[in-house]
Amino acid sequence: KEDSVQELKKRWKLAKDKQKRGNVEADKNIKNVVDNPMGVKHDNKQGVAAPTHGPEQVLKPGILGNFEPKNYPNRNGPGENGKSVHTSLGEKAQAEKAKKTYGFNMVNSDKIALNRTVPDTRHEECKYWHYPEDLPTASVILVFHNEGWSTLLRTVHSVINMSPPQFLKEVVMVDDFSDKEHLKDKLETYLKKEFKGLVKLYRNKERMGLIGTRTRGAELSTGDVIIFLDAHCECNKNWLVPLLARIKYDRRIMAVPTIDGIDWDNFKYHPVYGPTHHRGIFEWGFLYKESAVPERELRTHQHHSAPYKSPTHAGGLFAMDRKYFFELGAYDEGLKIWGGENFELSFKIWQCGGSIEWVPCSRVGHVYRNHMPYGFGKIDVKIPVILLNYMRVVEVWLDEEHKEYFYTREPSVRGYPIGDVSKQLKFKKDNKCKDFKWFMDNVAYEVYDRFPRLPPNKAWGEVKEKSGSKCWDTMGQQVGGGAIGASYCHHFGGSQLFRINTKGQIGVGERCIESRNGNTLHVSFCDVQPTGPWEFDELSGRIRHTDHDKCVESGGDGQLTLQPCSSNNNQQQFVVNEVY
Ligand code: UD2
Ligand code: MN
Repeated sequence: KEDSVQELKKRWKLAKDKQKRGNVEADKNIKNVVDNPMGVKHDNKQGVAAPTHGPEQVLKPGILGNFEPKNYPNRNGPGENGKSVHTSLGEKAQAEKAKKTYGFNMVNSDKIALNRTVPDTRHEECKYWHYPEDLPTASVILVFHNEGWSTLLRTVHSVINMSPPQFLKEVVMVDDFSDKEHLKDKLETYLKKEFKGLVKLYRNKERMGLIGTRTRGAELSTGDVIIFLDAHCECNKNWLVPLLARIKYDRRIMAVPTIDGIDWDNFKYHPVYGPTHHRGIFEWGFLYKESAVPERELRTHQHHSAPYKSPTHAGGLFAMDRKYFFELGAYDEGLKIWGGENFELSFKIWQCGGSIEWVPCSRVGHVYRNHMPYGFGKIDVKIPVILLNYMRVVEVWLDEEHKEYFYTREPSVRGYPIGDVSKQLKFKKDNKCKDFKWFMDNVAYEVYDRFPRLPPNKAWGEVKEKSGSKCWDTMGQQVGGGAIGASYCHHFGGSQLFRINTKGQIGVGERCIESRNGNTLHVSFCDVQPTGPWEFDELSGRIRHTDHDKCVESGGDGQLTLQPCSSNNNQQQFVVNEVY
């Protein structure tokens, strides 16, 4: 890829020399430099940038590839250039408290300027793209619930500093019923004083959750394009223009920036990936995953930094034509608070004629929380809200075969009432949206390589020794960790919900159970060939490891070990379904 940068540079130099000699005539070679991978339609036939844009113009402040923020002083304060900051011994207690309340170390965040600089993490090529100057305008929408002051305000400052003013119509902030003092009058006063009318603040009268609040934000927006960001982000160099350029080219593209990481503790800004591009996929329980972009997609691009197609997106950060968002029916109103909305929108876009592109030349940092600090409010649902959301998405957008994989992976929610989805189904029908198989075959084709079709469950539920009262539990162990065991039955599923499938795998969540040492049981990655060593005999209750020819036995203190198979009581494991 270095070569292609060198090549570009060489050609620009050629153009520059020609200009110096007074020869500004179009050069065929130069025309081909930017072979329109941004898909931008220009006046000249080839659909490429006019060759008269020499390197001077490209590298000067301006929107042609390299917008330079005005309000971006060179400073040496804490956290400048995305560096980390640290907590002193005396601040430890306060930092701990902040971490609990916000999932971030606000003590550290508060030390960093609200308009700190971050390192330019873009690929070198990004400086050489040409973008059209007549782009649509954007409303940046920030929904927030009980966010910390400096992380929230740094987001607003960075959006405004890093965006060419002619394209940033407004920042729309929607407060999702926060109860923190600093988000009341103080916030209003600050926004008015600092940003005049550019930032608009609206408040929900009740907790709507992030999904409903985003739709409300979109309704309140007036720009051509809506851009959602989480309320703890920092925009990088020229983040906005590459997104708008894709939507100008095709209004049915959802344009997604590359999301860099900002550490929740020390606030270091770091590029998320090396040279390999990744894109958004999922496993069958709909945990969001990212995976290297397959060759089949990569080979459709001539330039490494060109936007590429992605099956889905993380949820938080993306740009869309505002009207298109509503033509698609916005988010399903039945989705509650948090989770699954990224899949709903992704499937809907792809299956109904649009597409999702990740734009490597647009980068935005996001602070990943230490933990989710807020509750979901009062909701009358007996299964986890996130699963209910997934079910609505699954029931509307998946076909029978793929629905089954979801219910195999999450057997306890099968049949739970999901409310009315007739509006969504009607939309799908009226718009002649393609089926999920089409999506899998043409868009999300790598999912099967990572997460194969799931064989049916032979049994699932809590696993309990016949004579005992303890349930199998992963005990918080992860892949590569210590032994799992049995403990007090909590009936919440999760770490105690096991599945034994017809191919000999024992699954728990997205993981499997293995015993390579022939002694203890451990959490492991599932074999991509859906096969496993386990055999469950429902009559005797024995769970046998066929490679070691041993059975699982419960010990006194909740240990689970493999022992020679016998008719011992503590080798009789019963699988109990816990239906909500
Ligand atoms: C990820 C997404 C997030 C969303 C979520 C699934 C990224 C970087 N983040 O979780 O945007 O798609 O997955 O739904 O892709 N908020 C409210 N009301 C609430 C809860 C949250 O307004 O009831 C706000 C919150 O202040 C924040 C945004 O919604 O600005 C996202 O919430 P988060 O940061 O807790 O979600 P995250 O990043 O864990
Ligand atoms: Mn977030």
